[in-house]
Amino acid sequence: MDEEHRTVVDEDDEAERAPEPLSPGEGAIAGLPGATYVSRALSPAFAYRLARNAGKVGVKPARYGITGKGGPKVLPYGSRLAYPDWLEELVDRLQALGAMQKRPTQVSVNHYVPHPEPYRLVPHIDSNTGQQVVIVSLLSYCCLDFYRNSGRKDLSVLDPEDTREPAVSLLLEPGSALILTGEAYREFGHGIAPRLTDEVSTELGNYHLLTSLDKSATTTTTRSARISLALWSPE
Ligand SMILES: O=C(O)CCC(=O)C(=O)O
Repeated sequence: MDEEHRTVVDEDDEAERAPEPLSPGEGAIAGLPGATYVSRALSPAFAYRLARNAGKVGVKPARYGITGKGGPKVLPYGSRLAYPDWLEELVDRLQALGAMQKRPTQVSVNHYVPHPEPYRLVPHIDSNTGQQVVIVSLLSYCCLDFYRNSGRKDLSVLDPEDTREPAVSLLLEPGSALILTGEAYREFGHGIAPRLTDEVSTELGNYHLLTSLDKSATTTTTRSARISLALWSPE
């Protein structure tokens, strides 16, 4: 193989490489026990293919009351809808990473568009859907805020008018995976506040784990159209 050809093939291999398994404690977040953030969970080439496939699925407004005005359109895969091949490939990669032990029993594809108004997600707790969730982010930066459960355990959707400050905020990068287990999954509601930009500062719970930004030069990120996949599985 000539040198030029070898370089192209090596770069392709690198882009498609399956992720290295997580080491114990890697990606942990102070103040959010059971959460793990993986900045580069997906290679850029894989994230690009995933966004193309996930972008083609026919989504519709969610029926679950979690999205409110300006919320994402959601396609739930699960008992009634078979997983497509491209989703199987994502699950294989997340399992290779160590993000989930068991295969998901439900997957949602969420499409967020910042027009005509900033997108949002009403804070909610997912506890009835599985024992853990992996949230894969594609295409845009976006902050996900975490609120301590008010103690009303039966309430899966927190009051959207609640003006409480989040306990922890995480900036989710395109190509990242956020794994929520244990307390982070069961005791905290998570949601997206309606705004067009997010601040990049040491106040973010995962500031130390961000790798895609020049943190010395970036003070805000702007939200564009975003796709997220939420994969719920038994722990
Ligand atoms: O889009 C996100 O980052 C969160 C998605 C989520 O919480 C959900 O699908 O229940």
